[in-house]
Amino acid sequence: MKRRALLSVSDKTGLVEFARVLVAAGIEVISTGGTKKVLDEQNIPTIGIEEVTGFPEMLDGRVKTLHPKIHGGLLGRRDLASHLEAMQAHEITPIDFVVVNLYPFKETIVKPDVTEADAIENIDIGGPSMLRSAAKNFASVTVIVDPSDYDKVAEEIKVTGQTSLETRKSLAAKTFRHTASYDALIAQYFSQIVGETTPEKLTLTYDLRQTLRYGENSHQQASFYRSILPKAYSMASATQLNGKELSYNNIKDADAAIRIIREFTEPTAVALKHMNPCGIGTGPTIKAAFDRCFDADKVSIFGGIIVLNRPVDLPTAEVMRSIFLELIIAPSFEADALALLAQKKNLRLLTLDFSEKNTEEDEFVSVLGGLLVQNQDVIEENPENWQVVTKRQPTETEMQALIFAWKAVKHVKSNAILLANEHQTVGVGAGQMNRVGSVKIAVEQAKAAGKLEGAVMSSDAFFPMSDSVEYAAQNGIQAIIQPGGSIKDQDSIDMADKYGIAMVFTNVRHFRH
Ligand code: 93A
Repeated sequence: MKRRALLSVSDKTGLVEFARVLVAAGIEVISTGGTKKVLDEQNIPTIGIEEVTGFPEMLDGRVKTLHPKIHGGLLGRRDLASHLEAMQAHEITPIDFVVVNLYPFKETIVKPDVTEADAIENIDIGGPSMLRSAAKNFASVTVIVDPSDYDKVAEEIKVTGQTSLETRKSLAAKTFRHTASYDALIAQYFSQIVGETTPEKLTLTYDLRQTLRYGENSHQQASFYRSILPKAYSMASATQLNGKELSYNNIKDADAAIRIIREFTEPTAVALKHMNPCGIGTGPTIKAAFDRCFDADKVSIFGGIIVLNRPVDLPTAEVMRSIFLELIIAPSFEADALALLAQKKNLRLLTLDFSEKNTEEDEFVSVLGGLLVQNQDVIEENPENWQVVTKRQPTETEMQALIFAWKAVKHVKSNAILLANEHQTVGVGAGQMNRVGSVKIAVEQAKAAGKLEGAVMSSDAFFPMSDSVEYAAQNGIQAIIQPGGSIKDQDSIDMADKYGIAMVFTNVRHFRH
């Protein structure tokens, strides 16, 4: 049986060349009015759509291809006898290629003088229907929605006479993305017309999880959308067991804490306030880890959140109960621990499946009028590739502390300086515009807590000058880890050597803005 292709395009770019490839491969071309006209002018043989449907294009073109002869030809399964029989009984010929691009809805609505009637006439109905029918049947049908894919498909047809399943599947995925965003724009346009400004575009890939009482401040409105296909190990998949409704700030802070705890496999506790860790502790047990986390800064945790990566036991719960906390997240709570903590009616207790890390999902940040998209800061780092740039090598204990401090500092807002020992943060300097300002804050904190001795320092980015190293040295810091890469690196190295400090370069920067 002759294979057939259906061509119906608004954007005629590359149409003629592609149609020639199809015809040369012995494929019959069916086309709609305007498309056929272009092909006729080039003497490319085509079958008019009316010949196939037995119906004229009607209602000013609103109904051209919406017909069982077309959709049956696209959707019928070639591997099912019952489908083939039904197609034969109704004289439906299979269509193996669909080349459609849609009425230019976007181009129409952005015109300054666009009328509503114009916009509505440019809502394509038949095109998306064919695209979706063809994409659903990618097992047999090749669907092209973008002229930039003509070459690739033409190449395959020239070489093998057909397309590969892999290509068809990928084209189908692209088609569904295209029809989804086409419809999303129509939805957005209509919502605007009727004054319903629900963020329809969000509902494309996100479900409304909850409308929040308010946003960052009480005069702001906010909601939490979660991915329709949520990944584990995220706030979108957490289960709340107790306490008040989650707030906007809770969700952001908890997300920041979850990102930190992902860095650690041993029992770990993270205390966090306002997007920055105020304590991170590791230990042989979750109680030991929590004690170190709490001990890191007993003051700032007031009103903060705690994330732990092991089940919460009673001894840990007893200490946490004595602190005013907003939220606790753990893989689970032992029954007695849960009963104790749940005595606090407002305390939000959540569980989370820590087994599957969600590191592939891109992150989105909105800017006025747009979005920034990037992948997560999850680069693999191997301490074996780090360079010691000073005369003195770090001791084994210092090295362990540097590794800990490096994992932690990347989760502190830039400019970030963090002081730590092998299993605990002891000073955190976050978000200062001047790096030495962050050093001073971190050192002050460690000094006040009596934990400066033996502490090492990490910096999320290079030192532009040697003043930070000097300040650290004068306060007894013995080892430093930082990316390196400043034109004044040598000044910092010389300063470190002057004070007998061991300094390590990682060659990776971890800004967090
Ligand atoms: O008005 S429609 O929604 N009704 C249809 O049945 C239909 N079939 C194809 N628009 C329809 N099309 C669209 O016509 C295609 O998606 C394409 O954008 C355009 C091609 O028309 P022509 O070949 O007449 O230029």
